[in-house]
Amino acid sequence: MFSAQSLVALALAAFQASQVAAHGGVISYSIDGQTYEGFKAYNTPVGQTSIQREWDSYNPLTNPTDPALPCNANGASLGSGQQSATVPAGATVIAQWNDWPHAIGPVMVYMANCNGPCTSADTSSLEWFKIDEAGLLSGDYATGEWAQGKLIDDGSTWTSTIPSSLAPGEYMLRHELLAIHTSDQPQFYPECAQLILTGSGSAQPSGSYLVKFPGAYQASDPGVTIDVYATPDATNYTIPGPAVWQG
Ligand SMILES: *[C@@H]1O[C@H](CO)[C@@H](O)[C@H](O)[C@H]1NC(C)=O
Ligand SMILES: [Cu+2]
Repeated sequence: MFSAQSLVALALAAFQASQVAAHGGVISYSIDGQTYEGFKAYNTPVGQTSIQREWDSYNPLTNPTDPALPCNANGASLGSGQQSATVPAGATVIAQWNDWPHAIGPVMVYMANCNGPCTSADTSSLEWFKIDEAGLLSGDYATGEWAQGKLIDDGSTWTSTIPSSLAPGEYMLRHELLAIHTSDQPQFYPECAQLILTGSGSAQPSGSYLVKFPGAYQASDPGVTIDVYATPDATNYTIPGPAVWQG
């Protein structure tokens, strides 16, 4: 027989399981072969150590002007638990999501120079540049392969390369999935991690590549406002945000 207390505990566990069953976020990184565990969403930040900034749930942000757009809600530094990964320019970054459920939409990866320690950076004032993007890879809206479908096929991972000419310094790294499988609103899923970049490069993106979050996207952007079910045979998709900076 169940006590009232254990029934409450069971109900709570079921609620938490249903909360984390849908949607998602980056749960770990592999950079040049070294694994870095992400922040554990749904848990208190107290006592956590990670290169990732805090983010609290698998739920999407649905407004391109949401103040949490830089690094998700709440995006805070972990303070004494906040770490940064020291990696060379040109490093390969593999981001690992939970069991990502949505196959329609682009993948975008950004960086921003913290101009000092990322641990104390206010992410809303950072100037971001895109280092990687992929949208509709082949076929049409309804039956084609989207970047997020490829991400699922690759075990919920996405592989990018940090431009090898990028100048050393402290950088925020931002992975973002824009899920567009619902016709009523876009779903943004950003997470950030801190890097200390080494190398002998000296390149920095010029102003035309730099954006702020929020600010980089408008609700009216074709890639944001899109209803893929309205024109299922269409084959064009414009990824929102700035052009990719190649270094
Ligand atoms: C696809 O192309 C049409 C016609 O040029 C354009 O109106 C629309 O905005 C494009 N859609 C996307 C998502 O880029
Ligand atoms: Cu979802």
